[in-house]
Amino acid sequence: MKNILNAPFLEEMKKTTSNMYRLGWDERNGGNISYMLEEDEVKEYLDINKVIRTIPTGFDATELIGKIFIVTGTAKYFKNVEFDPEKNLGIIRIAEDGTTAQLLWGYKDGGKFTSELPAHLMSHIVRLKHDPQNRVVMHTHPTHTLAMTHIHELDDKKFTHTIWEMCTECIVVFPDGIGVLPWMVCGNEEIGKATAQKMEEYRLVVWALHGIYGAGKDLDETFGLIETVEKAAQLYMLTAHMPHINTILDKELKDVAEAFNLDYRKDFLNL
Ligand code: 2HA
Ligand code: ZN
Repeated sequence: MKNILNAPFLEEMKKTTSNMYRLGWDERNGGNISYMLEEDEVKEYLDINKVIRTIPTGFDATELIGKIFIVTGTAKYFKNVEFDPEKNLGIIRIAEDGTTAQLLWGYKDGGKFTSELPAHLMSHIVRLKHDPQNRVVMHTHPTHTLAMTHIHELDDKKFTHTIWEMCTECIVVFPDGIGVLPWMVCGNEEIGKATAQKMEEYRLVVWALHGIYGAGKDLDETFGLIETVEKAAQLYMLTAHMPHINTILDKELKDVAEAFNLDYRKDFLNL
């Protein structure tokens, strides 16, 4: 059996959480990540028949029975993941009943998965329907994106349009746009369902006055989606209070989308 501390998926989780912490997105216990692993890759490092303990998830994820995820721990800090992954991360498998997680590794201080597991698993279920390659759901608190939700209308079309207008690459990176949820209590099934419902249309869902969710095939792609929104939100916050004398016109956004052959939200442009 190989040493799990050297597993590529663990290295990636350490690098990603540290990177996000240093960007200032994941203060204290802010943020959480779930990353679906292949049974074959996990088997190289763990006896997958050995369940350390079982933890109820509190909701039904029948569609994910048998799926294995590495998930950040509740009340744990992104800042600390790289120094003690076995305490701050866990590897869980969704049990036959669909409502229990079997702990295969990690949470070594008796901890458990993030309080946002409902939003993560429900988002995985939806995104997998749209893209069988989807393996990552990521939640974080990027500063400018949050700032923007204080001063911008919380409407999918208007929010996406403003972000697209900020820099040319945005429509190329997320032609499917951004979903926006109003302020809601976090950590429960209701916000999980609302997030997953938006994930039917979008890979990015903003939680007003809280943060953002991203979904993608790997950690890099998912991080890149969120990073691009955050960059545009930063540009917005730098310029929102100033007279605007230049902008990317809707006709030009259409030209970019067509030049890159993108399946984009045409109804989000005013043409
Ligand atoms: O895990 O970010 O939304 C802490 C959070 C909750
Ligand atoms: Zn959060």
